[in-house]
Amino acid sequence: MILYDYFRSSAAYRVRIALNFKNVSYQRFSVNLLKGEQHSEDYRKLNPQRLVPLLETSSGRLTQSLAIIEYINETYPDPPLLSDDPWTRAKQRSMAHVIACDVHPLQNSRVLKYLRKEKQSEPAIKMWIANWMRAGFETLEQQAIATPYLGGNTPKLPDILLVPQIYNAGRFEVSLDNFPKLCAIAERCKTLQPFLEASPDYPQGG
Ligand SMILES: N[C@@H](CCC(=O)N[C@@H](CS)C(=O)NCC(=O)O)C(=O)O
Repeated sequence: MILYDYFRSSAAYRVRIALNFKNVSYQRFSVNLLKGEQHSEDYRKLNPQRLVPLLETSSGRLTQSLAIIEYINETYPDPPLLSDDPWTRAKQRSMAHVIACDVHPLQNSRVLKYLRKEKQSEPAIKMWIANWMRAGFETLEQQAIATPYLGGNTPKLPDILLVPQIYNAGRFEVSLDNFPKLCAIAERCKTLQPFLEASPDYPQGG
């Protein structure tokens, strides 16, 4: 499989974690978002949405990180990234969607680029990012009832979403002081190989 990726893309970071959990070997093809390579003619042919990640599989090309992760989870069942129990599984997806649907899209690079084009100041943009990130983290901090991970006994889909988002908080200098449970969970995850090797800071991760 080939993962079209950018090392600092948090949506791609999620997919790398999932692939690592399943011990699936894959090649990374870097699409440099800073250089605008997502807009190149070649990449547009692969993904008309002009975003990473994109996973090239034997069945074809797949976009959208959550769809990709669920596909990986179903094709490589071990270890499971979602619970067997429908209710617990729905709760895990619900937590993942807080980040994937309600936080990340508001601070993705094309949104920030648009705000800059509309002459918003850097401090105003920073406040915008922090506001939506905090809103998501406040929700998840309350929902973090299972231990030791968001998903329960073992890391599951919401943990895979949490760690890259916490990484983004660091990049954008968003204070995590009010989210001790989330920080503890993320720290725990980061010691595990699938998270460690997927990190943008991991050697050859860039
Ligand atoms: N909902 C998409 C979001 C993908 C996304 O926003 N990717 C960002 C990087 S994290 C991107 O490619 N940005 C390029 C741009 O904004 O031009 C997913 O989960 O895959």
